[in-house]
Amino acid sequence: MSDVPSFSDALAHVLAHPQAAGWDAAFRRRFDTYFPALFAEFSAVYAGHPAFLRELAEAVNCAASSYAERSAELKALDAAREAEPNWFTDERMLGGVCYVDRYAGTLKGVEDQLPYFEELGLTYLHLMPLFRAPEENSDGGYAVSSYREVNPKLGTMADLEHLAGTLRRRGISLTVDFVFNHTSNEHEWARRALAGEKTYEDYYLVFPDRTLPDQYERTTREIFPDDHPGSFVQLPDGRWIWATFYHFQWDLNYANPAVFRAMAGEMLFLANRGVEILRMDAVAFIWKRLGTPCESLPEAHRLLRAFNALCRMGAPAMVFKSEAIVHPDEVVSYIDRAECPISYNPLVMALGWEALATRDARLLQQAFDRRQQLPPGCAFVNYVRSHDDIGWTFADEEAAELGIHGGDHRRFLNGFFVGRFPGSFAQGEPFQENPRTGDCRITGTTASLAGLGRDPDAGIRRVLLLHSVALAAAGIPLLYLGDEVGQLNDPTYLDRPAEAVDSRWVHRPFRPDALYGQRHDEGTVAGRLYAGLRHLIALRKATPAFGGTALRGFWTGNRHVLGFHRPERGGVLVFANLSDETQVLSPERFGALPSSMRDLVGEEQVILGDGLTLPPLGFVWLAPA
Ligand code: OTU
Repeated sequence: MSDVPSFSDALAHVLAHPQAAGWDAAFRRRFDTYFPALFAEFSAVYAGHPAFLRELAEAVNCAASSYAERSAELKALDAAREAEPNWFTDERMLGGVCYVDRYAGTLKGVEDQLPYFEELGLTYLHLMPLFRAPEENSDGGYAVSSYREVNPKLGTMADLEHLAGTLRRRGISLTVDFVFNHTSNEHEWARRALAGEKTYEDYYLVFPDRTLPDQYERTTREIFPDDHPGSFVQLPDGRWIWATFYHFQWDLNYANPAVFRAMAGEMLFLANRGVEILRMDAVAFIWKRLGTPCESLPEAHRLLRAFNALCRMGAPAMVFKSEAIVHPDEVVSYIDRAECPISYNPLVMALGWEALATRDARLLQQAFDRRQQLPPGCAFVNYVRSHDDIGWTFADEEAAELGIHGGDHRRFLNGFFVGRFPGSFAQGEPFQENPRTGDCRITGTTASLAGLGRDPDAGIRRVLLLHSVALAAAGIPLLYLGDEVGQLNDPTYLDRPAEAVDSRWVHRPFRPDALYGQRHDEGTVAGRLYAGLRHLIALRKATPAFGGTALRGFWTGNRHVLGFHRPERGGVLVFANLSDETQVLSPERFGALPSSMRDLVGEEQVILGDGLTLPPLGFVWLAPA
């Protein structure tokens, strides 16, 4: 690498032409705090690049001018969040996620749902990608054609800003996706790249022939094999372009600092619309290097840290949530105050389902014993399912400690959840089954995967049990809206050609108005489930021990029963029976605990000196009496 500018040269260059408007005392203070980190990451990635100084200075100036344009309300939020940086670990936090069109028609329709969101107690609303996207080939909005325009079917950018403000004033933080690994092939950059404009060709990874693609594909993983094999697709002119996901989603070339600078501009634009939590989509894939899997490379982390440093300067209230649905070691590698303070918790999500299928809580217990400690100021998002497939991302070596063979176990779980295993309760479907590698993931709504359509009683108990874990674990619980009233799979996606090719649409149904209409009637399945969940939500919000991030596993001595402790602020002990039979925990397990405790869920006294009996699929939240 040729000459890397020194820190002082870079600093002098950036300060040479500050944009007076943005550089007030507050910005200057944050610049002084975060520029060293930005410089360190930027120089580690782009050392020797001829545009290094120019792009670095432009990125900083973009943060400055973006901050200058930020509304007074958002600047007040900036100050509040800086004063209370761990705001998202409050026990009152509750997230919900939905598609704008499917749940509410338009952004204005989402505003009409506010009374319901308040009834439920949401403090965080993730609206699935709502930006301009191709009509047909949109991957549910994850193929973005413009980060600065709302999909006209859903409304306008002004509607989004209005909604963000309305939500904020009711204590609900807006979350949107930052789909920054790729754009749609209809994005202006993509069109100009295809038209041969060199500047924009350099925004993507285009190859004249198969030589390099073939070399890369020796070590990359196929993500959507139903769509195309490998990681590349052919352009009309015969060249090849990197497309990790669908053929119409082209990966951005982050080796070009202009791409980083341009995407930082899109990020700050979204921040100023009022976004409070930014879901960083597909973080693992942003950096490629020959001879590697091209996932979770060191530069991917550096780029996230560089984005974060700019965000701290220009939009300090906004916080990143990483979407890394990968090996648990890799998941945590993104979680850091300087990178992504919030992360999905895919391990606990997947192992909750695994434990229900096997009636064996040991893998889940292992995750609670070993993998729930995060760096200070960081938190998991605990969820039961998302809009995506479920992959079995546990660590094979940890499963092996329990005598479980990872590959065999995944085959069993896939078979179980798609109904190919005799006696299975689940009604899911396969996703991206790859006959060549044997890989497969599964899809289905929470209710369908829990078998609620077959056996409502057991289904309700399974759904409540998984949510009890998500609500009691450390971090932010996140509901997939519709799950709280037991919405089943929607097979009609098969009638819509653009969706029929992607079985994830089976679990992305339209808002179930009829079920919501029954939610206060406990004579209905929807009403029973809803009442059960509302009870748990109210308890979580009223119990300080569920705030913060402290958590310790509690080995119950019974392989069917998960145990963990939220030890702070009064403390709560959680036990959940993953089996269909009554389980008893012997009194010796509780030696160090007060003999009499109170089960918050069942609202009754429990004498631990007598041992603890849990009904099939039952759970307790024990607090000091
Ligand atoms: C994400 O998921 C989104 O959540 C998906 O809805 C998108 O289709 C995709 O990116 C492309 O934008 O492979 O099956 O962490 O699990 O990033 C879902 C790795 C996916 C992947 C994840 C990706």
